[in-house]
Amino acid sequence: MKLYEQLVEGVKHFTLIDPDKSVDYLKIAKLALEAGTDGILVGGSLGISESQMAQVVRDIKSIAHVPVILFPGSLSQLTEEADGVLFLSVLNSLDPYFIIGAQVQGAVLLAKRFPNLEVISTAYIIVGDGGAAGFVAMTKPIPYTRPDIAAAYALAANYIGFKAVYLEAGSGAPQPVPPEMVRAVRRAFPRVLIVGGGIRSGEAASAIARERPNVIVTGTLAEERPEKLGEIVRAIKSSL
Ligand code: 1GP
Repeated sequence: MKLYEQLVEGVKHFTLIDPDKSVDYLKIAKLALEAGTDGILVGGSLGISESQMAQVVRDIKSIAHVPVILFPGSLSQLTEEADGVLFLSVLNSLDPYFIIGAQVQGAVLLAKRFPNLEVISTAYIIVGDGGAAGFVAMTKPIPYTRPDIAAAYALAANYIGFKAVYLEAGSGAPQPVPPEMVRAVRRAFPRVLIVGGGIRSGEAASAIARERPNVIVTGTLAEERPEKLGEIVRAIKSSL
């Protein structure tokens, strides 16, 4: 089955591994797999080279029975070792480079060097200050209190034809995206919806899961409190 078709089914839990932050990425991947995670995203906002990315993905693939997907913060984070790539456009960036500039360069790289990588066009919508992603991608933050604005972006993503929306509060965000905002975006966008940033408890994960996104991502938790990952995975599964 193609990766995209797997993402459309149910509500899954994905673990984000940032090779720049996690020296122990294989240990984190193992713990996440034991906890029942459904997929692994690899990427980060800063400091990852192409060779490092290829090595990290190869290592994780050697132990993972779930999809391993690139979540690139820059052009140097592409490799054909993965099962696919979230081809991100930061819709609420103020800098055209992050909306279409990097994508034009990335598209040529993908076509010439990595033609077998499954590409999933993804509208990246950043809420609040968005942590490092929000800062690096020069975003105009969507306030937590304005689900209607997030939904308007998602509606635009739908009409433009993106295959996925990633609603992002930013890695390590003090608060996750509010469930009301996930609900509004879910109504506006009929394809794959990914939600992440600041999710640290089973309660927060199940409140979001009840709004039926397709993927819920945790990253910081896997690095700082991997023993809690099982709780998150169970909370998602039991709220379905
Ligand atoms: C960041 O959405 C992901 O891109 C995960 O965020 O690290 O806060 O879990 P956390």
